[in-house]
Amino acid sequence: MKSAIVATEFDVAGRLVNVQPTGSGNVNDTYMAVFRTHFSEERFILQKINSNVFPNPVQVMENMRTITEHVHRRLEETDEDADRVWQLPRIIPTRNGQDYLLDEEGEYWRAITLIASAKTHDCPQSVEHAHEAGTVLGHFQRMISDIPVGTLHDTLVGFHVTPSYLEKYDKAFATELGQRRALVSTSSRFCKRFIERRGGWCSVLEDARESGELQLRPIHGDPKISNIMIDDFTGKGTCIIDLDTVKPGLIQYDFGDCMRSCCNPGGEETQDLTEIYFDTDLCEAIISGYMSHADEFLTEADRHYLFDSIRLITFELGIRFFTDYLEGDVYFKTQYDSQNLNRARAQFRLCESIETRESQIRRALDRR
Ligand code: GN1
Ligand code: MG
Repeated sequence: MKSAIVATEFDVAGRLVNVQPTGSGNVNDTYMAVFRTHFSEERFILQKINSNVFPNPVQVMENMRTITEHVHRRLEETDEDADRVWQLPRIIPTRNGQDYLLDEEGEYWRAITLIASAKTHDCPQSVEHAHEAGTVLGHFQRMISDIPVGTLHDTLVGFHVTPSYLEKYDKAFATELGQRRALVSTSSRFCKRFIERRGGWCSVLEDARESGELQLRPIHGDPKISNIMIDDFTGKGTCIIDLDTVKPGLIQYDFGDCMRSCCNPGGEETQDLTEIYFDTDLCEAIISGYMSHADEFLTEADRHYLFDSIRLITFELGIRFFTDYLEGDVYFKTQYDSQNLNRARAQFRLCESIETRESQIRRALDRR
């Protein structure tokens, strides 16, 4: 169904004047809608949830409701002492009071408020930016740390469980298309070898979870740099967006994902591999921001796995991109043919750089 028709189903005053695509997400379709009354204008974010990725969009919305209500309540309680205005989008209901709209084609849509006067970036802009990204993640994890984990649905079973991505890779590789794509180019053969050499180590976090050393907690699930908003006026982080993947998980998944995306000056999409490396100055800045909030809830065991999580989530995203390439680009959105292969290569290059800098990164983590 057309985004313009859907937009008018949500409870916003005035007349629709524009809807256009926005953001750089790889999964959902995101639009900005503009409504005008005779005296003002309201902008909001309209999204079609990708039901190929999220099998149960209703549960995604229930998690989003739980999280946003909880965080808004906590933010109000601590408002006076905060060193900045913390924000989090609110769900805009439909005119019938529902949290989502199910269209005639069976697609789920939702509307959320726009965090105005703030921006996201696809790559780190400065050491200060990295510090703010770490601060925002630590703050968000702290705000949700007292939600009983059992009240959140597991909306994406196996999300960030690296051994399950490895199994999926093996299956994709065994198909005719997978075989052809995996062996066709130097890049794909590099990716294949890269995965084979590290496969044995990839259960490091899941082993710790199974042994009880690490526990499931509420997590964001996707705290990459382009989901962290920086206030235009103060330059400080104000908000983390994209709450689809908030669910039970290991906080290491979040930490690793934030690190891999914020410490890579080249970003996820560059085809110039020389731009990609793990920047340890940015890493130190993130750690200092993150720890200013996370010190409160991290256990000794949590700390023990922080380095592994950086290396692992980078490796894992490489496997996920490469598997999608082998499957014929069915999960992540692409704009050109071998985009998922290039994305995989970029993450593996970053993973190598993380491995080379292991002792420096561990020292930075130990200093806290
Ligand atoms: C996807 O859709 P988006 O861009 O927020 C993916 C993340 C990846 C990210 C890499 C549900 O996030 O796990 O880290 O791409 N989300 C899902 O850019 O798979
Ligand atoms: Mg996301």
